[in-house]
Amino acid sequence: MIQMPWKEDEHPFLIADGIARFRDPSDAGLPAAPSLAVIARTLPLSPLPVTFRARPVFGRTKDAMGERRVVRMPSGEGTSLYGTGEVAGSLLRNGARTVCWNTDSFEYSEANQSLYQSHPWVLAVREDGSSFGVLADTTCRCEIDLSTDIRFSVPGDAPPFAVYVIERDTPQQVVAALGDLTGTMPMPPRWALGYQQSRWSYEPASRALEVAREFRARRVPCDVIWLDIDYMDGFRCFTFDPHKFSDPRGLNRELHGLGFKSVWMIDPGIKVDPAYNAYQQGREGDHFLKDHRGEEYHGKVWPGECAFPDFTRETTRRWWGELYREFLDTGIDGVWNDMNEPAVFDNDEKQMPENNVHRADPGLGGPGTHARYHNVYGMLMVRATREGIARLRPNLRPFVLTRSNFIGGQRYAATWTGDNKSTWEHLAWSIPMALNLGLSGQPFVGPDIGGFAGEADPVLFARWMGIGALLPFARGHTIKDSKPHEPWAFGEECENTCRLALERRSRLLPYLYTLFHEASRWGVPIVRPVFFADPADPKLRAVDDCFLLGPDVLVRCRVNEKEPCTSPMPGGFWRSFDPSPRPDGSSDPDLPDLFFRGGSIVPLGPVLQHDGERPLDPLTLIVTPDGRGQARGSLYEDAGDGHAHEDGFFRQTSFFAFQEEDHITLQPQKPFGRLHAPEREVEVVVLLDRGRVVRTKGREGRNIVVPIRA
Ligand code: NBV
Repeated sequence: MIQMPWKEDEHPFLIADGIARFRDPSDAGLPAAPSLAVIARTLPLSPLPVTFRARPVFGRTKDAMGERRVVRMPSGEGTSLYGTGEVAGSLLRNGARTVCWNTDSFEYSEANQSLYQSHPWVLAVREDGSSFGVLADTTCRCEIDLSTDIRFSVPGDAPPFAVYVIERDTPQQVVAALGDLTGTMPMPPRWALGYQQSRWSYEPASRALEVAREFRARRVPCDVIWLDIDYMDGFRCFTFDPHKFSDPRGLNRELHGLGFKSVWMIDPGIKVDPAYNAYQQGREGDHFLKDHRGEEYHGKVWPGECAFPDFTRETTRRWWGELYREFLDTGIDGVWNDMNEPAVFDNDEKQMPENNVHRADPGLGGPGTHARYHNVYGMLMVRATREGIARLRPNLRPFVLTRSNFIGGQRYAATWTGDNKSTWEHLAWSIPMALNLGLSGQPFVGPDIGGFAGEADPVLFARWMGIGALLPFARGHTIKDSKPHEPWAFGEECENTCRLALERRSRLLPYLYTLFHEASRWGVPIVRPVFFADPADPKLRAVDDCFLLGPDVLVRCRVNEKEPCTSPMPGGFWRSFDPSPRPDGSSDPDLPDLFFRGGSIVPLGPVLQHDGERPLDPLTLIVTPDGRGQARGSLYEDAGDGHAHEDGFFRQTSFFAFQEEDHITLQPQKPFGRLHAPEREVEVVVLLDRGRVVRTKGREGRNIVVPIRA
């Protein structure tokens, strides 16, 4: 039985042990709006009782912003606060104020309290390392104030909402429980884990091809070329400029021939042009948002006056999904949805009127103002995009990137951290931004490598590539008219660093793919704050310039031009190893230092220029024995695309290594899954004390004995 320190009649509703839903007692008679974040109304109960140490207190207040609904959750002395979604600045959020209101925040800084996405969610880690999380289940403009305790507030006329509290032993478990509640990222196609090259814009088509060829000629690994808005005919979505992109099918064919995939941009604003098919269809089908008078709402974006699909309606989402049919027929592999906060250019805030009207389906809460649905516009757009692509290509995994999103939106799209700047400060923020998004349920995230606005220099670019290549979404991108930002654009030294950075990513892909699988299955982030290694260690709570890639690889970065990284290391032991050294065997000083956890086995692959260059042979296993001479690890593999893995066509291999006297034996366990084991060479690399590294080769599936006598 659950033990609760408050009276049973106060309406906490138990979703699962350690997860409860609370309602404002004064709203008891009112129906809560359906949730757009939470997909699990109940979860399996475990037999373990959980004690909730605190409960949210609901109330109302009047302040400078007028009358407000407020929920306060005591956080307790010494508690560290994280999450709150996409926020610039430090990892630790104590004292911060964030306003969940999706905003086009070009060149943002720490002063911007609203960026492109909304996650009304706080992860709290108590002094003793135990943890809880609080989710305010509202789509309305919501302030998260962490100056004392945890305080959520919304306008007084916003509909009543529920608050979910998760109480677990560790922050890892709290984030996994958030995944249970709000859903997890579906497995992306494997190519989307590769490095991706973008700019606003590669134009005409021949320029995109030139860049692709350059990657191959210079042997810099890359999987994807991105096409920004200038491929369109007058910024009309789903069209191609008749001169610059007269043959998109041919372009995609050539890119595919070189081993590249292509991702093309689609915005929500549909040009008001009676001669334009998407506009005609949208108008005839009555798919566009209305203004407060019930007229089709128009706002200015790139193409001029635009109408905006009302994605709160299933029929509109279906129509939108169908628009991708001919578009995808040209061989496009993935879709990038931009400007979907939604941004309009009619005012400084780049917002449409809050009294615009959404004719939302009853399942989403029924008709309501834009004030209520603004924060989920981007999420519902990528839902429509993803579901449309999935219907059109049932045998492939969709890849969608979104700028705007809402908590739970990891179910539909990957994301990037918007229009950052080519500065050291923004490079430093790339790490905590990716970490806090991961702690808020979105694992598939990365920054524009090199910075979007402004121009990088060789050192900044090299460092950014070194770090960005180890974040889940790795894409270089830059603003219109900036100087070239490809890996070779900053001279030979920088190019060499970039090549090594991307070779590193390529080598780490088997491990990274295993982590993506864990994230999609269990909701745990791919990149994790260093305090995950020891949540009770107070020294690790504010480490901003290091991160964990999964549980086993620690990445220490230099985010200042000159100074070294001085952040504390987590306990246990960690052995330094570089899987992509320079030809003379030394490590590139502009790349982060990698450390492997004592007790782990990390699977690596060979350097591939792109995902199509398989098979993955040899497989390298980096074995770091713990104090008892033991190590464990696992590797997840599947076809890399399609859905056969859901029917058991995957292979999950566990490895165990143990030391006996002067040798270490690597013992593969019987793999799970229906995918056949390949006949592959295995290289075992054992990391020993005093920097000693011992290597031996063997065959997969057999015991491999590594002599380790000094
Ligand atoms: O489509 C152009 C850009 C795009 O390159 C960028 O990544 C987006 O965040 N887009 C914003 C619109 C214009 C921004 C100034």
